[in-house]
Amino acid sequence: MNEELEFVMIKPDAVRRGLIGEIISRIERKGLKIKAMKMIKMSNEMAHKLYEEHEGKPFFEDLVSYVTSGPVVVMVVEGPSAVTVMRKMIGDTDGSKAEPGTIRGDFALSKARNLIHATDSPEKVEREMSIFFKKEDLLDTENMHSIY
Ligand code: 3AN
Repeated sequence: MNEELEFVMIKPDAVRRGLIGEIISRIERKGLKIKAMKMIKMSNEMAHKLYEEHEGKPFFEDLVSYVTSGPVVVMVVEGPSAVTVMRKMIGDTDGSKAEPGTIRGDFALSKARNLIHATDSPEKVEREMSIFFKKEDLLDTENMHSIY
């Protein structure tokens, strides 16, 4: 079993639309463990760090102002192949192309306002989660192992 950590962020459009519960509920029902979670207003600096790979792209400034426009919920989840599992659950970047049954497929139509972020490769998880969490913020949820 390939137990992995994954960084997830519920973006301001999802918070505004009252979708925090829906999204967390899907993550929990899938069986991923929530290791850390908080609602914050992201700073400009945090947004630049999170999206540094997109710096210079035409949508970069819009992306930064969007993710800093209101509260977001950041979390670290854990489970077998958590990165692949979360990426499947969120669906295509473009909500209008995302498959029904995925979070974006069920609730988004936009490429820019697409409700949720999840780190797209295991190598990047440590870097992205360390923008928001310290190691000691990750809580032990050992007692949930029995669900696998
Ligand atoms: P994903 O969030 O599916 O990993 P990325 O990493 O390609 O997608 O893009 C990061 C974020 O940048 C997306 N979630 C979206 O908000 C925004 N974005 C990506 N491509 C575009 C685009 N062509 N126009 C506007 N915003 C975009």
